[in-house]
Amino acid sequence: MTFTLYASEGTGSAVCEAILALSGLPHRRIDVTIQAPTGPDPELIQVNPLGQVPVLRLPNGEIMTESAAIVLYLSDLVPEKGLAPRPDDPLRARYLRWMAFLACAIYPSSLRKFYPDRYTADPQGGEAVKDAAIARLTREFAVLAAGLGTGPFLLGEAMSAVDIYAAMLIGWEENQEGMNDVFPGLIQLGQRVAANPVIRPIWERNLLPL
Ligand SMILES: N[C@@H](CCC(=O)N[C@@H](CS)C(=O)NCC(=O)O)C(=O)O
Repeated sequence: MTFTLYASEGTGSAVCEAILALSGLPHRRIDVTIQAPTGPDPELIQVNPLGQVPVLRLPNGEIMTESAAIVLYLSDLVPEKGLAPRPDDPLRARYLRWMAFLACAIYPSSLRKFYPDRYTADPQGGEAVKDAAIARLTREFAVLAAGLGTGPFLLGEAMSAVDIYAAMLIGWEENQEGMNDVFPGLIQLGQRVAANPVIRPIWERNLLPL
């Protein structure tokens, strides 16, 4: 009945680690390399041919990729932990909206920023892709900040899985000071999440701001 998370330090597996830890579900972590000079870990390629983390192996052996799917799935398994509003909760729509926005808008923009050469066939095109990704991220973080409002969390008073996901993506921004000048609410959201005693050591290991 054990979940296995394939993880790599400083990547999108951090949010899945946090959800697993908060869930209390039995789990173990396998640390894999995604960017070795020789390519990703063969162990990782076996479970995800794209060589990406996170990957979750379910107790029945099924393989799950996609961070948002993993977070949604695990959070729903433990409703008593309050990581996700239940399907009939009026907050469920907002929860799903922000989860999809993080996974489908902000995360891909971050990937274009970190791996710009993958998104152009022009050998000189990487810088332009990166610049465009940064501009796009600014617009997307503005939407998220407006959604957060005065918070303290995206769904209001209580922290949910979507805040943890958001905090990871906010934490990936290298210029936290600059981010604080433009989106102080998002930085505060990141700090609130990092203050959770279960999440803190996971953030520390994943090089996320505390
Ligand atoms: N859509 C996937 C994206 C996963 C992803 O891009 N993970 C990055 C780390 S943050 C990765 O493994 N990169 C290695 C690579 O693409 O070669 C998800 O949400 O899980």
